[in-house]
Amino acid sequence: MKKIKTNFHNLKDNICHTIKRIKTEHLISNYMKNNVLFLTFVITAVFNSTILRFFSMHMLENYLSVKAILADITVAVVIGSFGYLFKPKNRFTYLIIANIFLSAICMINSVYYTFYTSFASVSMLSLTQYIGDVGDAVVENVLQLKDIVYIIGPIVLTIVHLKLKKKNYYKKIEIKSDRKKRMLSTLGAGGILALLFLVTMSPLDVSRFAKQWNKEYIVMRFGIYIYQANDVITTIQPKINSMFGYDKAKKTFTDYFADVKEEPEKNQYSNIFEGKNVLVMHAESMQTNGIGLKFNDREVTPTLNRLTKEGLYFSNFYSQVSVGTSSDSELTYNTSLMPTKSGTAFVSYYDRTYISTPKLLKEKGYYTFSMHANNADFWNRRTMHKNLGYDRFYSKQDYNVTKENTIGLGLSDKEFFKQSITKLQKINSKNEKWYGTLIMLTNHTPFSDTEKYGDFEVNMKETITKEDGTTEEVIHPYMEGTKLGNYFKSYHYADEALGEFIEELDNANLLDNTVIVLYGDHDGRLPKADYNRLYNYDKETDGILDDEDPNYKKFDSYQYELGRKVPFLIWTKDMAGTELNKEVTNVMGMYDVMPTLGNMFGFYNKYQLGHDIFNINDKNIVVFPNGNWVTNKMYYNSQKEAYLSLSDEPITEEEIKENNEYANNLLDVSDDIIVFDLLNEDKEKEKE
Ligand code: GP9
Ligand code: MN
Repeated sequence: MKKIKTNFHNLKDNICHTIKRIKTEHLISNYMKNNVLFLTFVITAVFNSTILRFFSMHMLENYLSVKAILADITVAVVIGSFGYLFKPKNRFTYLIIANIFLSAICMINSVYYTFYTSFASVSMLSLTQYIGDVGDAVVENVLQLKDIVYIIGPIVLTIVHLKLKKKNYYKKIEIKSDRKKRMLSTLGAGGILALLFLVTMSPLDVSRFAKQWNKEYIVMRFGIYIYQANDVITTIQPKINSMFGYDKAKKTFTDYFADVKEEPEKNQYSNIFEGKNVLVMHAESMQTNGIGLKFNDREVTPTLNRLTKEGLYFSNFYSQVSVGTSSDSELTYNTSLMPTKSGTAFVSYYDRTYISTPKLLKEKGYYTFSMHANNADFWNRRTMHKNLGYDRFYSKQDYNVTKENTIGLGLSDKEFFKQSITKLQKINSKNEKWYGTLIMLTNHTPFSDTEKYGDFEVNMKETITKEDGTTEEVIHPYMEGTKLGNYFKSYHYADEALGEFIEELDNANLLDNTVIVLYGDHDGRLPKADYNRLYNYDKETDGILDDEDPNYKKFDSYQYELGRKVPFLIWTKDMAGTELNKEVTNVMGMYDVMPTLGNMFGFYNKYQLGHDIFNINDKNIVVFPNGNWVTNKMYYNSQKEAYLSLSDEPITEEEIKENNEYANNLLDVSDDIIVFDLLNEDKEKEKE
């Protein structure tokens, strides 16, 4: 006890002593005097990065983001610390080179942002068409003051250096040869700053940083320097991945497709839609469980309810996304390949060869396009849509986006559809047949813009008859205030937008020769506890029913995972009541869409991993990127090595083993195709 007390006293004395020293010996001002050049370097680097955020992201919380400033200081301190390894007279040369380099990063990004409302990526350097675009951008933009302001950094540093030189400063501070020590202590300070920065990071920051798709977000939280460094690493990584293991990959690939026929198997749906226009609706976060659901007798999704009743509806359909969410679903939908095991195909493997639906339809004379009123660089779509074979990508810059018509992430779906109609009319008048994908946006997590979704209550209203015969309406909160409740409000909005859009398409005579294909891109990533409330609400207690209660419905992790189903439907104006108007309940995955549509529209990709659902029927298996899989009979969780039976049929160990092998093999082949660019015939010929 005595020892602790003495230690405490010692510590107190030490702190007091240090504070006294700082006061009496003017430690801070001395430090500043002895490190003028280094400090100028740090300040100018941070200033430039802040100015870049100021000119590009406007909002105060973006450009004065504490996290970004802390990150920039850390980077500048770490880079600047190596300057101490040089003799004082050479230190300036090192720091000015570093400063010019950092200023150049800011300048390039400033120019790039003006044109693409996004930040630059070194990966673009390998795309020749991009160099052209950016080259033009630089030339046209060169006179803008906001792009050249960054030379302030090197100018200020040079002025400070010249002044110091004049005062003979470098000779004065060359007191001791403690260069290594000074470098290490400064680097140490950089390390402490880095730790401080890491502590402030949220899980969302970490995940967005890893995915690198929302570049604005990363620059806002990590600053431009860390963004660019991360960008270099994500660009190089896939190149390294593809350097080793080519021969093995090629063999797996050849074996896998050895027995696949050159021609597709025919069935009653072959070529039924040949030559028709196609409008693909990428329905953001729409899940199957909203369909048919009602609150106080009001349907959440009246439009989808109608389309599923009138069209060809696949009610047991799964999206197969990994960390690439929206972009993964686009990839799998268009190519029948699975998302990559590391990184995302759209961001890391944008330069591989893909056999895709738009490409195959182009060969049949279609004009192909995509529309998404968001930043074109989100998920690297600007590049990937071109690579997937879309002739034209209409993005944010083609739409009139204002504060008033924005909901959540960007332009509201209603406005997006309204503005798309005129574009569609033009396309329709100029092209004999067309294939277009419209990517919706409003129904996106966190579903918090509730006041803009319109009036849709998710409470529970009850009319109670009192003893005296009069009635009273009682309102139970039910799903109000929950994330799932807000999701249904948002879903209702998106569904309404879809309904209005279909009406407008009809008014514009755009439905007469058009097939509408709709898929939910992935689930809404909603809390399991909210589903428990949805299915097991106890209005008496405003809580959850007891699990002993006869009305209690079990909702465990299996139900949650299987509940992530999304709708897939094919609809035409005149389909209701025909043979095509039916519900398909066999399990189906996003990778089965290309083969199924291919048969209907008359195109075929030999290297598709899914199946035409009308050939494989009840024998289908849907493999998920994490190795889980589902059939009509069972859902298998490969992490837990456990399954849930989905039918009365017996399950054998043998079939689990076979399906596991099938799933792993399929995931390997898919990854090999993308990483080693195995569908690139030119490259393959070179290798032979
Ligand atoms: C981004 C939008 C949403 O433009 O498509 O992407 P997500 O977060 O769903 O992957
Ligand atoms: Mn999405």
